[in-house]
Amino acid sequence: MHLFKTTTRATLCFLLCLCFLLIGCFAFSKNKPVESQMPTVETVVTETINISSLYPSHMNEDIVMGFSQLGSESDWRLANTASIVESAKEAGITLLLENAEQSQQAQFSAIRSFIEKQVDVIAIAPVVQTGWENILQEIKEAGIPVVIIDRSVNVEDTSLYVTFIGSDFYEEGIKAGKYALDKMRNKPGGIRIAELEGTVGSTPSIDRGRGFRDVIQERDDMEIIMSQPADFTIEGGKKVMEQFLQEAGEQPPQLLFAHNDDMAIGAIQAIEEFGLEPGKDIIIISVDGTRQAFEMMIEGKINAVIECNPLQGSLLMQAAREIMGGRTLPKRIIPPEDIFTQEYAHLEIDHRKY
Ligand code: GZL
Repeated sequence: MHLFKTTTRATLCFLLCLCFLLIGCFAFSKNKPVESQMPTVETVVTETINISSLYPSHMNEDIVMGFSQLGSESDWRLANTASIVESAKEAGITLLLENAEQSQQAQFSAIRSFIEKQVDVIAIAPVVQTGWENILQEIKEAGIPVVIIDRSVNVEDTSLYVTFIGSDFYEEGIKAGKYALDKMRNKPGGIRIAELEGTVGSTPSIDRGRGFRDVIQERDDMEIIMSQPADFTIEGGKKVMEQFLQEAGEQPPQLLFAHNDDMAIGAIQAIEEFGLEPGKDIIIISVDGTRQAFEMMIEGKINAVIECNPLQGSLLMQAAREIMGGRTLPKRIIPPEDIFTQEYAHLEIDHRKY
């Protein structure tokens, strides 16, 4: 009996220790921020197998994603939202979508509601690139992984987000500048350029402008004589272009660089009302690649469009699956992009998906 008692006591002790060990591991891994649980691919794979043996249901349950979309200002944005909604459906991911209508504060409120709901992953399309440190720190303390989509954020600590899925806007500006140099190469000196900027402080506006300027500086008689923000909208583009034409009088700009198609379309209305021919009197270069822009190229009113791909939904959902599967991702994911000119627009328009 004594021996039996001793053996039973030892077995009980062992089981008790095992339970504490298991609870300790569970508590430890549950509370640590996600990033610190994913040091490198090798150990993550080992840890993931260990983690799923601790609570296997977590690895298969539905993913809930909170997505803070910045607005609905342009056809590009509508296509971006549609792509993300559609891809979430196809991936079986529950999407909580909040539209901030250009307000960063509204994005912060939406993100705090996602934290309260304890979503599995948060995606953010940041309206401007500054002011994100605090809210990203709050998300990190809640142990929720973050994916930045479309535009980027300026933060010292890049561990505050897992990856940034978005275009290389600087490269888009470079392409626009190279097209401008080529298109005007036989035009005698003193090329006057107008620029319609996007949302002030947004990555696409800052970087497209920077890339464009870095290229056209090669020709010292090519000068941006007027540049104003027009918020990526048709109304904004028309209003600012009217102002430009009034100011320019007898010396209108010979080339317009619009940071997106919607502003270019608004500018075309203003140019025609002013009595000039868009695409001829004023060469027009735009960015995005929306259907309307292709129609304008076919009509000869826009000369070139630099593609900016809004169809990022499947990349975002794949990223969410990788994160929830305990795997790591590249810090930067850039969708493929092209440039389209008036001469070939009619061949491309039927392949466009937005
Ligand atoms: C670019 C995106 C920009 C588009 C505009 O990735 O953020 O915002 O170029 C949109 O059309 O409004």
